[in-house]
Amino acid sequence: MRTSVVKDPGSGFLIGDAASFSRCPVTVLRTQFLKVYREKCFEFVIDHETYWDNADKDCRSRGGHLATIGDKETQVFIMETLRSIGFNKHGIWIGLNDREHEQHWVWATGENLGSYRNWGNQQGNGITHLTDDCVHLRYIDGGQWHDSPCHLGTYHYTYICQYRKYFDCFNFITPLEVSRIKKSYMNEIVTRNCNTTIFNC
Ligand SMILES: [Ca+2]
Repeated sequence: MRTSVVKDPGSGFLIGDAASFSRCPVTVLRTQFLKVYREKCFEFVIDHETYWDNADKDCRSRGGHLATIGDKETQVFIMETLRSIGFNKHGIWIGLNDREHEQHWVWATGENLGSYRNWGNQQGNGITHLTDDCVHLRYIDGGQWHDSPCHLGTYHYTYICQYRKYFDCFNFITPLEVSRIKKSYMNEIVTRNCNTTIFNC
């Protein structure tokens, strides 16, 4: 696990190891809760709990979605990360949901549920399936997937956002990011991570 994290002296933000994070969106803070796996950046938001909709909205505000777990390797990566960051909650939202069409499971990215599934016992199609439309990874159940109401009562959890890695240092600057971050600060990040400067400001 990478532990190379330095604090930006100007903003106080944590800036991660350039080699691992340089192609993650600049909108995502470089902390110990940001991990890179294959071609995606995963942000583990474990400092507060909320409903599924709010969680996905928060991910989207930084250009991502709630996380997709498309295969066993990704599931293992997530469980190992949760262990390594000292996760101590019952569960954590992932992107899987059947909100639009009952029993038609899709990820927050719009992808259909593939062949890999990790449902817990009686989950996904249990007797309460009509109201259980959003899925969390139940940490205390070995990481098995549990469907529950998306925004009701006590069903709020921490969550995992995912972002695609940008192709290169120049492509990771999008209009959304420019609007959200001061150019001078972005310049610092780009200079640090890409060894170049993109704005004259
Ligand atoms: Ca359902």
